[in-house]
Amino acid sequence: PVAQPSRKDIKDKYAFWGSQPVMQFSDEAKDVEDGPIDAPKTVEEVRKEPYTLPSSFVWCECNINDPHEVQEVYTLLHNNYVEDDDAMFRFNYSPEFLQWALQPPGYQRDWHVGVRVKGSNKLVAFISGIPASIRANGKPVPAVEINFLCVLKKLRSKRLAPVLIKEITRRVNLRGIWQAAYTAGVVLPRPVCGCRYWHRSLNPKKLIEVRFSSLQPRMTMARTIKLYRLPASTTTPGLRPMEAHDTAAVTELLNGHLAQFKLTQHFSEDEVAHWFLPQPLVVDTYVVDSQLAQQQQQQQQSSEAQQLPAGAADAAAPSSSSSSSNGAGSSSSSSSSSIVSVVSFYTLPSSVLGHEEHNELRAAYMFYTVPGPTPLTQLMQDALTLAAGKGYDVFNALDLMDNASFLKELKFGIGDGALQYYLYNWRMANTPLQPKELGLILL
Ligand code: NHW
Repeated sequence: PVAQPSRKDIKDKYAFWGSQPVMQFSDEAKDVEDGPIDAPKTVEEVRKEPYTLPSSFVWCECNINDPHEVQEVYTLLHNNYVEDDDAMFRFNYSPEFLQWALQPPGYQRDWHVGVRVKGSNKLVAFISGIPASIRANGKPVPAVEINFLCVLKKLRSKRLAPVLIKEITRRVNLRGIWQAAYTAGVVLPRPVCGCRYWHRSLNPKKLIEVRFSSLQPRMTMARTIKLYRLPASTTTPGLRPMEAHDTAAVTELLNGHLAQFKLTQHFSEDEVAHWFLPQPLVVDTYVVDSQLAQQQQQQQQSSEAQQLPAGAADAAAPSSSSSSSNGAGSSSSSSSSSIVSVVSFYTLPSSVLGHEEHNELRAAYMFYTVPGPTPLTQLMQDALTLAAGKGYDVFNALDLMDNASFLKELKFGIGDGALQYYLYNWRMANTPLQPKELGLILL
């Protein structure tokens, strides 16, 4: 069954969201047609002045490229951003991650909106938007993705969030964009899809120590460690980190794969280069290069052949010499069309709150993955192996796209939180979607 908000999760009245151009719970599901909810507006009609803040605060633009300002945003989020229900863990996006997440091609500095205290200049709230080409039921929807909405703990429940949301909406509208996509753990009017997080233990001992997970009944620590042990190396031939010259091929594979989902994103080559080229402790992308796979196979065959008695070698590897001319030596010029699969994950640690020994949970999150001819379960097993080798404690994945096909087999366990997906000013027919119909991943 799909994680949809239950009656108890739905408030009776949403003072703010009830007034916004979003699908409402009361909307009839039938007769819905895809399209904007608000009547079309022009940029000239958009309010020119920023919304009014309480008198002790001022708006600011955060320059994420500036080491001091990115540190300010980092610190606000580090101390005040999303926690689990039991307040044991809090997301700890790194400054490098924030620079990546907030500055894709076409980013706008005035969409990195902060609120500061007059006088002290302390940053006390933040919200951000980045441009994204969304596809909903096949229709291109130019949009922004809204993320990192945060209000200092001491300033909660004072209706600052609606002001931040209205202000970013105004700034986005001023650039002629009228739609947005966003996700949240909370239920608001009205999710287009409800997903669940699944977690794969990589370092079960630490996860149990920090009480992220618990020792299962009748399991010992030793047996648990053995249960989650991964192989020392990956199994897919030709798997290697993505490089800049793979960008065109990855773009084509990715957009081709994503086109099957009802709500997804379309990527330009520049966006693929930005979102996928590996950056240590930010994003990891691996491709399966069929040409490299072939070379590896040939090398293996010839090394096996060398171990055979003389004479037998020729019989064992009859074609190796003829095809190696375009093999081993030419890896640097490998043609982009030899890329057949892509797997990626991003790095988002959580602070462990109030623990004596551990202060950080190192988590990898599954990002976009295109299996191509590689079985998805095998590709993901390799991703787990790589993540374990790099020292992550846990690998997280949502149940969207085709992920349900590998989660149980690869020993992921379902988490307790849901992640709801939303669209602003866009009505979508046949929603809520099932997670397997969803092809959109926000950070
Ligand atoms: S979700 C992460 C959100 N951040 C956190 O959870 C961090 C910790 N919490 C906080 O900082 C990823 C505060 O609790 C926040 C609310 C700031 C969340 N989304 O100021 P008040 C994102 O960043 C509604 C949307 O008194 P507060 C996505 C709530 O239902 N609305 O609350 C962000 C109520 O409205 P209602 C949320 O606790 C997407 C109102 O806020 C929300 O001090 C933003 C109460 O405000 C949430 N996560 O501050 C929307 N949480 O109708 C973008 C609560 O019920 C829309 N609320 O009365 C698109 C805009 C662009 C359009 C462009 C065309």
